[in-house]
Amino acid sequence: MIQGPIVILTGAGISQESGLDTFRCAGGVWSRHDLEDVATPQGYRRNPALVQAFYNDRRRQLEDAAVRPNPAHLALARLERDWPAPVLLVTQNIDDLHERAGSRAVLHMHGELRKGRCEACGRVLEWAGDMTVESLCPACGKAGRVRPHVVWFGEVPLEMERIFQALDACALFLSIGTSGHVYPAAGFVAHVRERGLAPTVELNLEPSQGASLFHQAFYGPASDVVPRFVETVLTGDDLGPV
Ligand code: BV8
Repeated sequence: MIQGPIVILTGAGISQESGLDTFRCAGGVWSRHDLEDVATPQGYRRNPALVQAFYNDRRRQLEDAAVRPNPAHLALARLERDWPAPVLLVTQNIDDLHERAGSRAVLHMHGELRKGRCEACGRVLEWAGDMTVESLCPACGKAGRVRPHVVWFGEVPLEMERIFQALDACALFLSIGTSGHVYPAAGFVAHVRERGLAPTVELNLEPSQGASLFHQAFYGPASDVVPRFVETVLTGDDLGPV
């Protein structure tokens, strides 16, 4: 019987059924773009217009009426609402589908599509429309210094201390829709296992890179396995051996 705080890690797989591409599945984002060009600081320095266009395309996708939270996002919002202890949703995703589903304690460790950051004054800015190499910072007025508020490869993910504090205190670690390729997120399950106090569960379409580190796993589309698992947790059904 689980009692206590829950930490959930999500990746692109939870948004796949909402119409947002994953990265490493067939036809995914990295099959169409070289991540060195569009998801590294070096790529941004080489060709900022290319990187801004890459994120503008993905930001515009969020405006598409067909892109909305799916039953997996909604189930996690229900779990946060109905669980008697804190639920922290750490997402690698930069879309806003968890928030639109009603989740409130959401931590975007890789940043957010609908935010920008001014490299002149450091302000983090709400940003709904296109961002270009001429965009003005609304805070300091400087032109051409606003970048996507996104964590690229080689950059330090956001709020790592808060994440590890939550991992160290959790009674359940749940990983959903992530391939387990990208660190440090892919290392969270090993960190929880080392403590040995909390069950680790993977919900994914297929076994991830870290599958062997999970006590339990349920494979299938997130919109199917996540609501069922949340029901199991909320009804207090035993998760089985840890
Ligand atoms: C850093 C930008 C230092 C935003 C992204 C060891 C330790 C530390 C670092 C490293 C290390 N080894 C290597 C590194 C460096 C590097 C790294 O991990 N490289 C990899 C390629 C080996 N990591 C970094 O550079 C990170 N920074 O390390 O700083 C540090 C570290 C710790 C402490 C202090 C300092 C920065 C990483 C962030 C990079 N930015 N994106 C954006 O454009 O979106 S990463 C990119 O990959 C996205 O953010 C994405 O979220 C993330 C992970 O991908 P997934 O979400 O897992 O998506 P993927 O397509 O891979 O998988 C989808 C899964 O869903 C699949 O398993 C599929 O089966 C499943 N699925 C599909 N459909 C469904 C489904 N599941 C359920 N239902 C479905 N319908």
